[in-house]
Amino acid sequence: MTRAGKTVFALVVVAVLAGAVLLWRLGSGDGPVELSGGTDSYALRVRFDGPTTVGESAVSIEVADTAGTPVSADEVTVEPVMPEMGHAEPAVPAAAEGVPGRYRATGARLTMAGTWEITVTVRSGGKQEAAVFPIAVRS
Ligand SMILES: [Cu+2]
Repeated sequence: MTRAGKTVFALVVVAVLAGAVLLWRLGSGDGPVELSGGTDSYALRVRFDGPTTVGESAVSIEVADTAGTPVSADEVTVEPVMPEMGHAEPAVPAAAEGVPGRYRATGARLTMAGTWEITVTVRSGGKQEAAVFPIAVRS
């Protein structure tokens, strides 16, 4: 193998490894998928009950302010979008769980395998902010 060939080979190996790590990070494991992220005002934790597979999913959401204090929002919604293919499912409202900052949405539809983006929107005090959580969905 030439020197240039070796370099290309090394780059391909790195790219494949990076892809594998990304898929793993996207939550393609067998257990519940848990992701955290945030908006300007909120820290969000999103937890799927189990592995993200095609079908209806139940999602638990924790909403806190940037200091970590739970936030009781006016409305929290979950909207699955598949940007690669330009389609989305209707946003599902998350019900308050009776504990400050805890919400749960059932019936979010993941209609096919692939990479989805779950948009979590928090509406509170007249403002609306959203964060996007990428997930890998298996058939
Ligand atoms: Cu699709």
